[in-house]
Amino acid sequence: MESLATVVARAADALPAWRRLPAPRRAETLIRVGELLRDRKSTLAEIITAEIGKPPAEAGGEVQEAIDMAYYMAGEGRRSFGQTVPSELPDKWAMSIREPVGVVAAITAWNFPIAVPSWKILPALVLGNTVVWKPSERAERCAAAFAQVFTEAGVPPGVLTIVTGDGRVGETLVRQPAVSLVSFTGSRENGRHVAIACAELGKRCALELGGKNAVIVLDDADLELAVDGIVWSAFGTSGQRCTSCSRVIVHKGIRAALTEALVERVKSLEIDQGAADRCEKFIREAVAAGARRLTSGATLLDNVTPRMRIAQEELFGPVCVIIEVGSLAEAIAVNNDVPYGLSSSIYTRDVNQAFAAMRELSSGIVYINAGTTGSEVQLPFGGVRGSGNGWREAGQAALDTFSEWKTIYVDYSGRLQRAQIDR
Ligand code: TXE
Repeated sequence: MESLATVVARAADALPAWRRLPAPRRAETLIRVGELLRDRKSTLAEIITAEIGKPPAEAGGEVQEAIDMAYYMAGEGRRSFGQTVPSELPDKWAMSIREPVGVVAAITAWNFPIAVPSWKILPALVLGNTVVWKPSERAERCAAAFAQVFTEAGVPPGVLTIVTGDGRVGETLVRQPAVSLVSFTGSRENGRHVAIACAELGKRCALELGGKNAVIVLDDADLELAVDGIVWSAFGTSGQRCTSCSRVIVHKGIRAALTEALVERVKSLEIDQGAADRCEKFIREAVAAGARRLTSGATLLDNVTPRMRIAQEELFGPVCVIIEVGSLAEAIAVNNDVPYGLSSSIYTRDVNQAFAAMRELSSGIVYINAGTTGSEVQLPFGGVRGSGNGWREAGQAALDTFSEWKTIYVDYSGRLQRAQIDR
């Protein structure tokens, strides 16, 4: 197997030709990627289900997300807008253009083995970067099948390369001198290691980390709608999404009715038992601290206080706690009082309360009268506090993550002109 240094060197060698290819030409490659993904959607979904156990419908949805991202980012090949503005001096032209960052190291998690890599690879390529991708060691078959699509779509050698292995390979990749940007998706702990290495080496580092996402249910909410949204966002993918709902913050006036309705729906759910087993110690600790277990497998607990460990830490499994509050203000305070800030949700029919929540909820994503999952490719994706570090994926925001601005001044006066700073 080639050394990592050789792979990264080849990505650096491929950069000049790829970045000089006109963006609309690069975009045509992404359109072919989208078409191949569309044609192979069911095959790729089967590979996802076989390798990581994702239910077929969710696996298909994941491939669809990559298709949507391919077409969206292909469009950016003809919309990589810069600016022209009047210079303050005569006979002088002022403008700015986007340029690629360089060689991008993409490091991704196991739970979205095609969708999350597509959020990184597609904007990176259309903007003229080359990519070295280290997929999760738990999803290498998915990665190989996904990368094969890019090869068949005509992405030149060295522009997108996979390197396999565990976190140690990830660490070595981060430290390769030719890598200019590290785009990491994974746990908060490992993201911290990546951020420290990038800080030491002066590299850009974009982190997409975990979440401790809550659904707030006020006493005027549509109860049935709220139950549907909670069950799906808490136990879809067995609670193994970064945006999964792991807390329900419910107004005391509706707590009993909501709890009863949730237990009725959750007690018969089928989930990934391995994921449930990994959460058992957290559950036992919470019960010992006074929480009450209402269901098993897909686990609901109530009598949970906001500062309990199970209400603060990401379990990444099919566990959801119920916390009672007395007002919107208290609900927002509880929602925001965790080390993460990825996705939040509130169910209410009161437009004033909805808009107050939109303003006050501290998270990168907010849903009104929907659960905490369901992002769309055309809007920024990412979180605040422990969920990220200021960069976003998807939508127009991804262009800033995977490009640099270059400002250009053209003086055609034929004489030395001094800008205001020099006068
Ligand atoms: O992460 P891990 P997992 C989060 C989710 C959960 C985690 C689950 O919230 O916290 O991902 O995924 C590599 N230097 N998100 O268990 O173990 C490792 O080999 C460099 C958030 O896979 O952190 C793997 O390829 N690399 C997300 C990748 O990092 C290292 C959506 C992730 O592994 C490394 C989905 C190191 N020191 C899941 N250690 C979002 N917010 O978008 C490990 N790796």
